Amino acid sequence: MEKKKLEELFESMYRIRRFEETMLEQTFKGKSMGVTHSSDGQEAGPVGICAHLTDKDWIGSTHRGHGHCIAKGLDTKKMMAEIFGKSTGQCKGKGGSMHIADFSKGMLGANAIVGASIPLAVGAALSSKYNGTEDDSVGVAFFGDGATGQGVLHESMNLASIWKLPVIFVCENNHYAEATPVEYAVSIEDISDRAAAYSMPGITADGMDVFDVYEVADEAINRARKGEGPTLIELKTFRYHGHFHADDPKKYRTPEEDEKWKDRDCLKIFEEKVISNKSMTLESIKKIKDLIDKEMLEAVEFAEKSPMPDISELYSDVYVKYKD
Ligand SMILES: Cc1ncc(C[n+]2csc(CCOP(=O)(O)OP(=O)(O)O)c2C)c(N)n1
Ligand SMILES: [Mg+2]
Repeated sequence: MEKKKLEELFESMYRIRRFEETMLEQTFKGKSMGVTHSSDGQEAGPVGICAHLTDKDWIGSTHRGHGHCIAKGLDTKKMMAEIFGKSTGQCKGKGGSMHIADFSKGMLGANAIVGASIPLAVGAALSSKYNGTEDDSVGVAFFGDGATGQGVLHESMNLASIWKLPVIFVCENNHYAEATPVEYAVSIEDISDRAAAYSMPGITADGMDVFDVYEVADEAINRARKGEGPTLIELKTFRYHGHFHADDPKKYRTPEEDEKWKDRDCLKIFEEKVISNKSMTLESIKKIKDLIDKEMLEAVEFAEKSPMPDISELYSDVYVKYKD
């Protein structure tokens, strides 16, 4: 992989990590409008997948959506302001953490309804197919292990398969849905095995290793662009914090389990690899970290200083205006 690409992958993962840490600090200070779900620990997934996408490709996201937004190129200042409920936010402060969307970047939205990203991405893939050869865009649905019990996943996978739609189903299996362990709620060990029922390829990747995710995504996205249909990718991963900011994971996870995953932290794995094979230096890594750390301070300052939406804005952008 060329140096520029390596730097981009690291920058994006580190940006997500620092955004989530900063966002949580701010939530605990009472700055966030509503609950927040941190995705730290899971950074390699969105980054390894979105590294293959352009602004013309569409993604659907979840309640744990900040990482998907950042990997798809959304602006961290506007994201932070959105979480603070400010008028300068990505959705003018009316969406909050769980409803950040940016159609100009192909980001269909974070989504509070478990499983709801899935038909949106399938719909985007259908429009790509409908547009014919001038459009080779793909749809990517991010969803959690908890969403695999939703009927809509199975309806969507079946439809995508029979219509050979350019869509990639990405299950971020972080081993818990709220406090429910995946073994309790899902009847198989590898969720990717579900793909066989819809005659599409299914593959499990190491969701803590961005290189593994990148490789698996490359193949699936190329297949989709070539008109060969959908793929199900399962990423085995782990969220470092609770389900949402006020949830204490110690109530249902052991310290040993947390340590086991943190030992395989995606930033650590990345740094060890690129330093040992001399494809990046410690200085270049530090340079990126310094840049992002500064970006986070600026994002908080921007959000802090921005005004709340004006009361006159209460009903704007809420209802669609019908044209005669
Ligand atoms: C349709 C629906 N059912 C239940 C909920 C409540 N809920 C929010 S997140 C969540 C767990 C989701 O787990 P998972 O899909 O594994 O995603 P993770 O939180 O692990 O990223 C549940 C049950 C919801 N938001 N929507
Ligand atoms: Mg989960």
